[in-house]
Amino acid sequence: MTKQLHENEGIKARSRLLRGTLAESLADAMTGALDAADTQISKFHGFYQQDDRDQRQDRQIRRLEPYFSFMLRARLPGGVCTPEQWLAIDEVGRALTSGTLRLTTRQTFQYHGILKRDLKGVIHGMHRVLIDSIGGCGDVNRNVLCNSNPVQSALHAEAHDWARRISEHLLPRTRAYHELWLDGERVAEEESEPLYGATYLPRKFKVAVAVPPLNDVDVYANDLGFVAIIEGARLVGFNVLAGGGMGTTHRDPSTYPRLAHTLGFIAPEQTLAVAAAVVSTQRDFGNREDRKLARLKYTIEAMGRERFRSEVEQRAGIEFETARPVRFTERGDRFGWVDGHDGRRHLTLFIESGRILDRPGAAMMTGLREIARIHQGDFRITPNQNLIVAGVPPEQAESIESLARAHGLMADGRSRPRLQGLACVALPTCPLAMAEAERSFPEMLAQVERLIDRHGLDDLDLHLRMTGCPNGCARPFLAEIALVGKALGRYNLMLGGDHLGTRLNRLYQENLSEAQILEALDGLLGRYAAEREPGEHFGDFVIRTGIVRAVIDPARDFHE
Ligand code: SRM
Ligand code: SF4
Repeated sequence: MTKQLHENEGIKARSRLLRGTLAESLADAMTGALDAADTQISKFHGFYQQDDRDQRQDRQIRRLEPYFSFMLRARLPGGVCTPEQWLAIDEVGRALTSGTLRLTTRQTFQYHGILKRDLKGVIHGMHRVLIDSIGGCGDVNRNVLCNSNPVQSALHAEAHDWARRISEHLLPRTRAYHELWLDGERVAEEESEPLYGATYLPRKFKVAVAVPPLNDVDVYANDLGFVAIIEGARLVGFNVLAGGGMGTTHRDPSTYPRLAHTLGFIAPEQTLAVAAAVVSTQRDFGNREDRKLARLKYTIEAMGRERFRSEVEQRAGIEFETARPVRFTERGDRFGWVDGHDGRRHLTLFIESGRILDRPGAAMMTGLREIARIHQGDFRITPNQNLIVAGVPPEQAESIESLARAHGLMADGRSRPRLQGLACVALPTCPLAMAEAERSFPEMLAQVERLIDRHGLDDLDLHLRMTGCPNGCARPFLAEIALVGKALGRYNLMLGGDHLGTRLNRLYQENLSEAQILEALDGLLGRYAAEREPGEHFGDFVIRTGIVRAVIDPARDFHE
């Protein structure tokens, strides 16, 4: 029996390389929405149609169409932007969006609440400073992550350059974006997509470049990972990893998170060929019938690791060498000032859940604008939703710090779990959210901090993450403790990820209310305080003591 392709495959095929009927949809002033098929195509241009879920019911009662608006996600490889770009991002955000900026877990920013009529203005505003949103979303390569810590600047610059080159190499070639948004001329000659083909990939695709010993990018959560191998102070190549991903569906064992596994070592000059070979293998072998099972992790499980590896070797015209030893010793961001090798200084600011806005007593958006006005280096969005003011000459450090301090941007005085915590956007904008995350995370953390205090664990260095559903946008399955939304006010409590993002966690207790979560954590933290071994992290403790079993082979045992 021939299987039926997913309807999105037809939409992509008919879209004339991502044009669809977007021009007509945008011109239709009768609705705030796009034509249904165009809502799929728009993602490749970086934006999602959403509606404010807080207003849904009320508008339904009043027989109004949902309050449609758009989320736009920029492409910003490695999260780097200049102060001039920051000022433009800020200006567009205040003029044409909900007025907040959201730093994401993939080192870029999102605008929310853009009305259809303002989309073009937003894209123009970003284009003015050479930022685009091509492939921000959609079935193509997404924003490429890169270690954002500029301590070893020379090496970081090289790694960042690779992230930028990979991003460029894997960009769609269609002129549709320029034509639709930037009033580019219609392309007369035949266009083609040499890498992607007319139906692009079966699903989204994600790449990260990691520079050990810091795994701030959570490299194992990516479809494709490049782990920099450094000898002396030189980048000699990369260990290539493939098949990582987080998304799963509650109680559906055919879906699971997976850690990327190692294919082998390559020389730097083989990087782009390998990236394209992995993408084209996924293009040709990925599942185009069931989007739930279409990520590279499932393609690899279906093909088998050996076959996948030799397919990539053949396509790239290379042979993987034996992977070099790699050791990660840290994850998360280094807050406060660090000194770079060139005498410049770098200040990591704390942006809770990546949300930048002017709050009473913490006018963060204003503060960052003021910093951008005087800053001579660049900004780096971290993969943990924070922001680094990078490359500050020592004589300017004091004025930058006092601006940061005056606008509630400094990390000091916060607990490690809060600084390292991640929460996804969830309600009210995310259509897939089953529960709150960003909005209830600060209070949940406050409760957890009380428990930490109660058990005398003020040195607790913990990775705690919360998401509104099991899609995994805050990479919850790599946390030592994760709360994964099931329904409003209800979460699955996951335990047993390690401190460095190299082990998945698993379900401990299901469908808990907030009070039940705190009760469970109270008991667990109490045991940890009494029984932990010296230097033992919480995630390792729950595995050693058998509170949960380690996930060994998620395709078979994640849901057990
Ligand atoms: Fe995500 C879908 C937000 C990082 C896995 N993600 C969504 C959407 C677009 C909902 C939708 O499809 O309509 C969310 C928009 C919410 C909103 O209102 O803004 C959304 N994802 C986010 C962000 C903003 C979370 C954040 O708090 O920072 C992150 C934006 C990243 C970026 O800049 O590109 C974000 N999403 C991730 C990550 C983490 C990562 O990539 O490191 C993951 C897990 C890794 C992975 O891909 O496996 C992730 N998002 C998903 C999935 C599940 C994919 C799957 O394989 O099953 C979905 C749902 C889907 O694709 O169908 C999803
Ligand atoms: Fe939305 Fe779920 Fe992603 Fe959170 S994890 S942003 S609720 S899709």
